[in-house]
Amino acid sequence: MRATAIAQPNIALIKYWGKRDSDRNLPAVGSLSVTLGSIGTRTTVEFDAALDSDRVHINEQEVESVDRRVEKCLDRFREKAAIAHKAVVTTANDFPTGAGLASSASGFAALVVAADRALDLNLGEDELVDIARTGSGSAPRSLYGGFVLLENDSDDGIRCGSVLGPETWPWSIIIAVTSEAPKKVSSTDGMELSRTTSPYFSRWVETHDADLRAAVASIEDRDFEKLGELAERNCLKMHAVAMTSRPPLLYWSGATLECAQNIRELRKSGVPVFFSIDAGPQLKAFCLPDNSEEVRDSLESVPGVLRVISSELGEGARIVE
Ligand code: 2P0
Repeated sequence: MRATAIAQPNIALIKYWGKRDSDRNLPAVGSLSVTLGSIGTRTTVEFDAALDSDRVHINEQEVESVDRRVEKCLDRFREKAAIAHKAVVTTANDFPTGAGLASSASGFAALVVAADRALDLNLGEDELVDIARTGSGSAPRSLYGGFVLLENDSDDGIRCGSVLGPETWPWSIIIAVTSEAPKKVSSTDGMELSRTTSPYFSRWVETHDADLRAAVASIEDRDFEKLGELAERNCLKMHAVAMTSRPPLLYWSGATLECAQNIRELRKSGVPVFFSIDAGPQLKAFCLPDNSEEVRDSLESVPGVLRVISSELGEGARIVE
């Protein structure tokens, strides 16, 4: 009753920010992401009848109180398998945890894939998507590789799947790490604050679908420039909503903004590149493989950048043991 899975973080080009139902963790808007290839989460799940509670170890440390969302996901699997066994979850990230690098996405994606195999359930993709989503709204996207679309469906749920595999249109993603510290306001809390207090939240939701459709069309057309324009603007729209929440959410550091200006200058000089920023101070730059060294060198030279992580596009979550 034990299995190990690897899942990789994803970065949204068109962002998820806000929930339409926070109890059920249903997103207010769809999203479009790329799955990374070079950094990941490795998670082992072992169900054991001798345990009296679920236990979680993150990066070699046992957590004092198990996250309710992890228990909820495990409960869904116990229900399906009709067992009461508690589980030990052992998970490790090879990148900063909780610092705007989508550790909850890869964490929950690896958890559901491992739990499914540990209990030999072989659940369908739709069920795995649904269970992953109850853990973290961005987690279903890490179940898939390449370019991934997550949408609300007409059945009051979500659907998720790959739009284009990682090999079809190779990209490079360069992450400028400006802080290794966990963020002060979680995405979950930030989204709820924005939904209830930002005067721009309703416009964000109203205008979102047009961004999503246009971005999917640009992927189909392999139009890097158009997609970059849409993604960068959508990211800044998300941060405008966050910044106009009460109290304001400012996820950027000074170095984040320096990196953004650096990428804009680079683009002005003729390099096809764009950026995105999530609920943390790291900046993510996207370019085609031919330009990755130049983009990397440029971000490395920005004061305040601690280190740079380069990645290609990656695969969806998978069993390794
Ligand atoms: C995204 N983020 O689309 C956006 C951009 C953060 C900024 O998806 O509350 O940690 O667990 O469903 O999955 C972060 O969302 O939030 C996220 P919950 P989650 O990548």
